[in-house]
Amino acid sequence: MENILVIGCAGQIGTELTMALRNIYGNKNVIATDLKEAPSIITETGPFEILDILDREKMRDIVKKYNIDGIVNLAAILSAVGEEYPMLAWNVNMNGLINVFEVAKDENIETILTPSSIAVFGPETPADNTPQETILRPKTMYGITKVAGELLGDYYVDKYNMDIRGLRYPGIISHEALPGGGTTDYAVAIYYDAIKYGKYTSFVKADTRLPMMYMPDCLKGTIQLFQADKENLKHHSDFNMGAMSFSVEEMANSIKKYMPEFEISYEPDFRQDIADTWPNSIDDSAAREEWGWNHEYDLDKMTKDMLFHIKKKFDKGLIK
Ligand code: NAD
Ligand code: AKB
Repeated sequence: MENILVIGCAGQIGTELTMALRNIYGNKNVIATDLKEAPSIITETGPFEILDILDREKMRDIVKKYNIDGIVNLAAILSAVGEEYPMLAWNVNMNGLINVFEVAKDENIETILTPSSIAVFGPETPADNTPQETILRPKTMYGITKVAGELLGDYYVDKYNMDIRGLRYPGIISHEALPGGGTTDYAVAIYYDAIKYGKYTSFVKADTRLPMMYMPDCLKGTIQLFQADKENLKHHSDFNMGAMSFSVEEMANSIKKYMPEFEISYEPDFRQDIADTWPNSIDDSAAREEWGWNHEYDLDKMTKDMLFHIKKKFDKGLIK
């Protein structure tokens, strides 16, 4: 692949993945796009275009203009916002995805990567060490679109012999761009509030345990799958991808190791009901076998790094 189109570059993952891809493929060869303006680090280092994923013809024009041969699609409406605006979630996550697949088919795109999520699972799914092949009966509109998106991806692989790859990300924790309205956002907010106020009120209960991953592992794994040898892949759109699994209380205890004065309280809201339908931990042996996935960060290592970087942002006045 030489020229890569990133759709949804201005979100939590896109902000960092776009720059990671530019480091590998060259600044001018990674074309960043989003519905909204992107951070200056993206617009000042390489091509950026405003693109609504629902505008199929503009997407096609951009693909032709930049001679695109790889697409990373990160545009989506996440779980919590998706419950507020279910039709928007369906439209962006499904009709947007169809546009990506149709343009990619017509323009002979070599590889497409589009993430899925642990939101594909539901209350009937085994919650511990959730298998790769298992019950997919989600209760959120976001989860429904992610299951349908996986099936659609595999359909295009079978019917048109396309190369479509997807990962079921767990909650992603990072300090660069804020998360975009998901249920796992508490796992980022806890660090910001620890630095800013010395305390945090969690919108899920103390014993809520979900699979999570630190951004450096997310970037490494995403690029690993994007570049993996096609012949080694038995799965396509739906790789389970795990790293860590911990409760909110365990996160708080990890923060207390570095900030003994940190305090936590709990006021669960509607996102508790979503979290309760998702797994505790993930069996990602297919990803480990088929493309060599392995993670590096555990909870304490991530906590130390998150607190360091967020404190630096506050000290420099980058955030208030
Ligand atoms: P995000 O909400 O932070 O970013 C999504 C981006 O998509 C935003 O910049 C937004 O402006 C853009 N967007 C929204 N509607 C659009 C449209 N109509 N056209 C073009 N762009 C549009 O999300 P993220 O966390 O960066 O997630 C990226 C992908 O990873 C998504 O598919 C998401 O479902 C998946 N994922 C994320 C997590 C996580 O914890 N961050 C976990 C599991 C899966
Ligand atoms: C969300 O909480 O919606 C996302 C996800 C796990 O897909 N972070």
